[in-house]
Amino acid sequence: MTDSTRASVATPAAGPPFVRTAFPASGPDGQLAHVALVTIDRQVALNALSFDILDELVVALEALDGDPGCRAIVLTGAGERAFAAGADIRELASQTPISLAADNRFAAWDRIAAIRTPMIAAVRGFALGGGCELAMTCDMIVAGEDAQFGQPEIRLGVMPGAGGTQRLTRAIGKARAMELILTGRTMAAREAAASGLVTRVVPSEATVGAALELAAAVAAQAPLAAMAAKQAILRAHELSLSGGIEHERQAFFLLFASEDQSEGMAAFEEKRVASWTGR
Ligand code: CO8
Repeated sequence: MTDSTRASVATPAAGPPFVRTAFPASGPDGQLAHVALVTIDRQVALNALSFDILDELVVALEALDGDPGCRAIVLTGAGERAFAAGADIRELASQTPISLAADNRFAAWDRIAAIRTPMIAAVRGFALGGGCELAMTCDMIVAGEDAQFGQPEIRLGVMPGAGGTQRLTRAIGKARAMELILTGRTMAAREAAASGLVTRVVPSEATVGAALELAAAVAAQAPLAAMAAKQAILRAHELSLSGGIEHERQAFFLLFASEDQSEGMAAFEEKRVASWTGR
């Protein structure tokens, strides 16, 4: 399906796939065995996220999450202009409180947040509204120099609804989140990095490659340990310090039941590279 055929679809229903998965993903030196690249491709609408596209994304991510061969996921938007310019405003415009509650389409966001495999957003261009929220639902953000982050919902007469007030505040602090959300201002990649939202900023055309490289570095680690560490870090935003430390300690203890713990420590002793099984 080409972009020109997609252009006739204002709000995609059942129809073409708008989410592509490449697994294993291709890096500069060939295939990255344990890394997947997931691409949202609806460029005519700056990759705006309809509810159906979010459902497609959930299916793609959950399939990868259920595959023990997949150890890291890069999520990106097709083209140079946008990661995703938000929820599909045309689709949102006709919603009512009852349709939003009864249809339960926001449950997709909980399913994305429940993905255990480490996820890296590769952001070029606009990551606005639901697009910014989607990037923040990932574990790390690699931003091209052309990236623009923001929660402009206030300019539409509403407010963030998919985690923006919570995740942005946790990422950059109350003072900055208030300003961005209450004015709808966007911030460029460098400001986002200085604020703590973004893991690294790279030249725009290198964005996906840099995210894949970071994903490969994560995928080279013991998979159970990486998943457990991700969950423990996420708990830092949910639990008290003592509760989080208790969670961390239990996860640490549990990893001593894994083959990879024996392998990792034996490899250190034997001065060789560890070979992980994910068991
Ligand atoms: N929804 C639908 N279509 C969009 C969206 C969007 N969010 N963003 C851009 N488009 C469309 C435009 O309508 C336009 O289509 P057409 O050619 O048919 O008119 C096409 O993409 C290109 O966009 P522009 O011509 O506007 O491009 P510009 O370079 O002039 O402007 C901007 C780029 C500044 C990004 C501009 O498009 C814009 O402001 N977009 C809207 C940004 C926004 O407000 N995002 C927040 C949306 S609300 C939200 O995300 C709430 C999340 C709640 C939970 C999520 C549930 C799924």
